Amino acid sequence: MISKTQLKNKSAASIATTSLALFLVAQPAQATAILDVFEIGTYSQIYQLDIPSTANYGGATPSYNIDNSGTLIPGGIDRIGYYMELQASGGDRQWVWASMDAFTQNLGQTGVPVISTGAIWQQLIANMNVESNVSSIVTGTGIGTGNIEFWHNCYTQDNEIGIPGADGGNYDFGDNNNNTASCYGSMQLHNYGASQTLFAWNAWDHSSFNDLGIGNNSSGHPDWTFANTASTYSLKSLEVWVNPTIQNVPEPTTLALLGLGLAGLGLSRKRKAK
Ligand SMILES: [Ca+2]
Ligand SMILES: [Ca+2]
Ligand SMILES: [Ca+2]
Repeated sequence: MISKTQLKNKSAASIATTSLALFLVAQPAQATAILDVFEIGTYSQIYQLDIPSTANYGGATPSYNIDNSGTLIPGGIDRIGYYMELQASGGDRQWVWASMDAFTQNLGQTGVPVISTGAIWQQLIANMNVESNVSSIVTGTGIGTGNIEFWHNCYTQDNEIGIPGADGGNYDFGDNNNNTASCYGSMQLHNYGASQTLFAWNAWDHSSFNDLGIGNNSSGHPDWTFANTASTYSLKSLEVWVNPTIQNVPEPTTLALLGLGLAGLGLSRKRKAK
């Protein structure tokens, strides 16, 4: 005979198998943050995008393969994480993950900052955790010297908000998005304390340039501006994840059943007391 516990385990196993199968079907053939990132366990995925070799979005929304930005997360989020994975034909697969204290609660403003999202993030970020398989990337937890340059604008080299150590004559981790038009575009994450760009994807608002890279660009501008490298990668993926502030919330049905059980107990005790 099969015991209740065995039955429960069996159905749990079959559910797990079904979920995995669905997951594998839904995901493109790539590693994904789930397999690479140690910290990912408590995070929920908001976006996955196969970065195109050429992009000139204007106000258009990128063709995300996964877009959960409409999901309501009760209690909000306390962290946001970005994962970029690149591989050139015949080259090594490179990936980098950086998470930080949430700089917004608007999930729709955590992805590619095309003009229609209203997202422009040019600021320091707090409490950054960095993981990577690229040896030059400075990894660690609680890094206090992160900053982001997420905008749809054209930009210049000068260090507009005074990021420590940035070069006013170079495109790097401190630039100026003074042009309000939707042009060129920057999606860059940096560790200014290490004088390091963690990843950069630029020119997704420009008709001819398409810049993409992990770490500092060793030739030309450190943040890959004008590098025009996107087409050199056969695999190029961007993922956005968030950490819900409230973890392990019981499912509503469990709560309701628990409530009914307690109410029933109270009622029977009252009856006995009479
Ligand atoms: Ca600069
Ligand atoms: Ca920059
Ligand atoms: Ca472009």
